[in-house]
Amino acid sequence: MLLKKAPDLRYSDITPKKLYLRRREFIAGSAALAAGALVSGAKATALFSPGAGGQSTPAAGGPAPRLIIASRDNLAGDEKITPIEDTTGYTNFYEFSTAKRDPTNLARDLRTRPWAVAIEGLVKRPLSFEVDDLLRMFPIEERVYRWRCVEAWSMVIPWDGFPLADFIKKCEPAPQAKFVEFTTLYDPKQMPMQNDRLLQWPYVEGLRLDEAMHPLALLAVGMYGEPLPPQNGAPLRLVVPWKYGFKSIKSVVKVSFVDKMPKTAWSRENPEEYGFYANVNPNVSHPRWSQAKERRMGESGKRPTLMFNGYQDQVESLYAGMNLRKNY
Ligand SMILES: Nc1nc2c(c(=O)[nH]1)N[C@H]1C(S)=C(S)[C@@H](COP(=O)(O)O)O[C@H]1N2
Ligand SMILES: [Mo]
Repeated sequence: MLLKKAPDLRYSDITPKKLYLRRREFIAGSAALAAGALVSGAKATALFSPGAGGQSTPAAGGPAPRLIIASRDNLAGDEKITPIEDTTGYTNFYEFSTAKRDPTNLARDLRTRPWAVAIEGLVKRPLSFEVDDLLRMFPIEERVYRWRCVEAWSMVIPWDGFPLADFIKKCEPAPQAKFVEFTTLYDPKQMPMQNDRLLQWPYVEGLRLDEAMHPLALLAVGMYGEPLPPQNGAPLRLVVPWKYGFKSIKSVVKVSFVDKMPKTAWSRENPEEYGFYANVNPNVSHPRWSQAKERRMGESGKRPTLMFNGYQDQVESLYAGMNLRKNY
């Protein structure tokens, strides 16, 4: 397993006690919500029965999801968790605004319950389920990840989520499925910038299936032990820590298994600047700026950007033999 436990670093050591306690409320609250899940959700749960993924599925009101301690292996020794005010107050969510401090307020009333997620395409059986059922089906882990946007700022964020791989296994993709495509909610009434031609809405992202199955890829439902705030992609968003932030699509309503490389929002908009892979790479510049350095939120000056955002050992085999300059 790539995320080794570090007995010397506990979540409670790196998190203010208050947040740690709030995290426990979050888990309790999730279970309560799941207990009241909609009928449609209950149907999906039956299809997503325990056993398939080899992991036991906690029942509503049952044992709280286990807490996996974040490993120092994923962080250089001198890196600190970015204060929550920064990571929730400075976001990119173009459905609401292109100004990074605005989604905090503008997304505040996003309705995140009920929230159905559809599974489509090359799967054994298409289905839809409520996000609260996911909270019940998959034990939530806490993982501290380095987070790096293409605009060259970076953060260190403790995400709460479950491995995308576990989710995909339960979807039972067909052998022809080579890519996974994710789609954000399309609802111009709630997301005002979807009335604007800024992007071709809805926002779409994708991963090659083997990338999606990598144990570092997470479906996040929370951060800092609390449910995801709307501006960070509530109620469910992707977190792919070795790629630029734009790959980590927010507020997902559809997961589709396909045999061709998905046309993603940013590559469709500007293919010269934003490729499908978007692996963090200090050696390959963005056409308009270097990617060699980054400004860590809360620090003065810049630090060098690490290959694959510091996850090189874990992920480079996914790209063996590939020209990373061409496949940017
Ligand atoms: N649906 C959607 N997902 C999105 C975006 C967006 O505008 N819409 N912005 C992306 C970009 S550019 C980045 S850097 C990250 C930012 O995530 P954060 O705001 O939670 O740090 O979300 C990504 N996911
Ligand atoms: Mo970004």
